[in-house]
Amino acid sequence: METVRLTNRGAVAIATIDNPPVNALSANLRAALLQAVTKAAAEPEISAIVIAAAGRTFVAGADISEFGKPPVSPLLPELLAAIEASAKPVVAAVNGAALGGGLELALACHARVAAPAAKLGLPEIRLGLIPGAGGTQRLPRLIGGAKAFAMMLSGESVSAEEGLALGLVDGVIAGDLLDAACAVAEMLAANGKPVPISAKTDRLNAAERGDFELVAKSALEKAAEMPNVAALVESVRNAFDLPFEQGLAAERALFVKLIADERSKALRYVFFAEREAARVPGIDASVKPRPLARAAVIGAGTMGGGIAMCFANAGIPVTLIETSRDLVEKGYARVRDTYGFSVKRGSLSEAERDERMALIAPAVGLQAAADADIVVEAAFEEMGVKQQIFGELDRIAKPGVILATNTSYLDIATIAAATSRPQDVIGLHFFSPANVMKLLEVVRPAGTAEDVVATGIALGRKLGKVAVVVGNCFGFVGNRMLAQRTRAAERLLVAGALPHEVDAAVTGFGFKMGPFAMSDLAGGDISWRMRKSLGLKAAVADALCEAGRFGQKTGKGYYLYPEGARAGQRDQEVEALIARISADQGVTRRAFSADEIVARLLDPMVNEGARILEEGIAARPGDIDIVWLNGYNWPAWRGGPMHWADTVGLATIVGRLEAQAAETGDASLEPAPLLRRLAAEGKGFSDLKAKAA
Ligand code: 3H9
Repeated sequence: METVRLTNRGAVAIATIDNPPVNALSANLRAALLQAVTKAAAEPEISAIVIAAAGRTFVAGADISEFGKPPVSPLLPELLAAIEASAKPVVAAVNGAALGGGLELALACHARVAAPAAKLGLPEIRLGLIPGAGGTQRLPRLIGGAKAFAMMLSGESVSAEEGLALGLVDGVIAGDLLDAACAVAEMLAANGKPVPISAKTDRLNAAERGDFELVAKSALEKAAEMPNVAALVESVRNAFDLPFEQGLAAERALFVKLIADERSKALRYVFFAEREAARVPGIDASVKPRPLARAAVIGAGTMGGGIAMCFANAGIPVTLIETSRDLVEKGYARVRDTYGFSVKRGSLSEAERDERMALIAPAVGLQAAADADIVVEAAFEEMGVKQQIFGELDRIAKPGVILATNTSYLDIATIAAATSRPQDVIGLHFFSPANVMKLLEVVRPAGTAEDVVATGIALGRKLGKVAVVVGNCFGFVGNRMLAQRTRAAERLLVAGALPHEVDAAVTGFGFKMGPFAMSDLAGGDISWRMRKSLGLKAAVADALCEAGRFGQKTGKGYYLYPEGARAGQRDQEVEALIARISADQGVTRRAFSADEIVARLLDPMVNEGARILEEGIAARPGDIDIVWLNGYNWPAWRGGPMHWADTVGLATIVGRLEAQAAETGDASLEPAPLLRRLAAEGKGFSDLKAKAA
C-alpha cells in the first residue's frame, strides 16, 4: 500500500500521507515522503508543495514501536532537513492531531495552516523522552523559549486557535483546508519563502532566556527522578546557546540516550498496554455496546456521589438514589461541595458546576431507577443488602438495562443470582475518589452477555476512565494483589522494620504514599472490620485498632497527627508496641534495607499476579499493570508490577519468594507454578499470550 500519494493541483504538488491508523512516521512513510518531496522538487512545472494527511489525524509522531530497534534511514531529522532545505516552499495542511514528530514535521515546513479541530503538541515527555527531530530547537525559535519549554514539559497539546495565538500556525481554516494550503503555497512561490524557523533568532533574546530559566528551575526541582526533564532543559538551553545544527545534534544525542533508558521503556510499554487493554480477548470488535442515555446510582455515600459525578461530568443525566430524604440530601450536598472545591481552585467555572449539578437528580427509593439504561449500585458492602437491591431492581428496571455493582470484593455471580437476568449483571468497580481516579475494573462473571461487557468498556471511555476487564474473584485484580502487599507490610513490622522505614522505602520506589500512611489516611477500622468478617488476624494492625487508633480521623494510627496534621509523626508508643509483638512471637528483630523492604512488599504481589493470570482473572500481564498504574498510583515510569518483575528477572523473584516462604513457613509465599515455569524457561511475563478473562 502506498503511504504517500503525490498528486498535482496546478503548479502545486500535494503529498498526502496515508498510513493508518494515525499516520505514524514509520520507516516506510519517511522514505515515501522523502521520495515524494524530492520528486516534486525536481518537476519543473511544480512551484510549491503541500503536505497533507488522510484520515482524522495529521501525523501522530514517530512510530513508537520502532524505538529501541536499529534505526532505518532516512531518519526523521534527515527527512525534515530535506523539507526545510527545499528550494520550493512546503506548506503543512494540519487536518487533525499533529503530535511529536508530526508537529516537528509541520515546523520544518515553510508555513502551516490548520483545520479548527487540529491539535498541536509535543507529548514526548510522557514517553520518558524529549522531542528528537528538531522540536526543542525549532519551537523556541518560533514561539519563544519559555512557552516552548512549558509546552514540551507538560506534553499537553493546544487547539488550532491557541496555536494561532502562539504563532505556531499561520492560519486556521474553517473552509476547505487543502484549497487554503494550496493558496498559501502559491503565494509563497510567487513572493518568496519566509526565513526557515531554524534560521530565526529574534525570539532567542535575553528576556525569553530569563523566563525560560525560571520555569526550568522549578521543573528540575519537581521531577528529580526523570532524566528527560533535565535533558529537555539542556536542549532548550542549547537553542539559546548553540547554532541550530549543533543544537540539533545535541538534541539527537540526548534523545538516543533516553530511548535506551529503562524509564522510557516502561512508559512506552504502558502506552501500548493501555491501548491493548481496550481490546478484550473473546469479545469481537463488532459487538455493539448498548445505548446509555440515562443512569441511576444507588447509594449517595462518598462512592455513590463520586460515581454520579462521573456520569454528570460526561453529560449523562443520572438519578442519585438513597433510602431517605435526609441521606440523599447529605449526599447531594457533598457532591455540590466537591464541585465547589474545583470552582475555588479554578478548574471548573460556576456555570459548569451548575450544568453538572442539574444533571444529577436526587431521589428516594429504588423505583426512581425505573427509567435508567444503566444502574450502578454503590450501597453498603454486604451480600444480603446487595441481593435485596438487585432482586428489587429486577422487578423495576426496563428489559435490557445494565445492572452494575460497585462491590470491591463480593462475588458478583451471587449478586446476579438474585435477578432473573444474570446476563445483564456486571461489576463496575470504581476507585476512590471515583470522580478523580482513572481506573474502572469491569468485572465479568461467567454468564454476563458480551454486549454488556462491551458497554462497560465503552462507558469507561465515555467517562474518561481506563477500563480493564477482569474476572470475578475475591478482590478482583487490584484489591486481591493489594491484600498481599498489606500482609507483607505487617510481616515486615513484626520482623524488624518500623512504619516510617517501610513508607520511606515505598515512596523512594516512586509511590506517592507508603502503605501505613495510606492506611492512616483511609482509616484502619475499615480493613479491621473486613479482617474480622473473614476471621483474619494482623497483630500490629489489630492492636492499633483495639486501642482506637484508626489513623488521621482519630489523630493517631501508625503515626501521630497532632492537631489535625496531615503528615504523620513517628510515635514511640507504636514502635514499643511493635517490638512487644515481635517478642511475643519469638522474633528477633533485625534491620531491613530499603531494597529488601521493596522486594518483600512487591514480590508477593507479583506472585499473586501470576496466580491471577493462571486463573484467567486477567487476560494479560499488561492489564494487571494498567490496573495498578491507574487505581493505586504505581509510578508509571516503573511500568506496573508485572513489567517491574520482568526488569528484576523472574528467577530472582522466585529465589526471593522461596527464601521468604522458608523463613516464615507461609505457604502462600511459595512461587506460583506460572512464575516458576517462566523463570525456569528464562522468560518474562511479556512472553505470555493473552487469555480470555
Ligand atoms: C516522537 O514523535 C518522537 C520524535 O520527537 C522524534 C523521533 C526521531 N506510534 O490512541 P489510539 C497506535 S514520539 C505507533 O487508540 P485515539 C495505537 O497504538 C511520539 N503507534 O487512538 C493504536 O494501535 P492499536 C509522540 C501509534 O484516536 C492506534 O494507533 N507522539 C502511535 O484514541 C490508535 O491509537 C505521541 O506520543 C505512534 N506514535 O488517539 C502520540 N500513536 O489500534 C501518541 C498511536 O493497534 N498517540 N498509535 O491499539 C496518541 O496520543 C493517540 O494515539 C492519538 C489518537 C491522539 C493520535
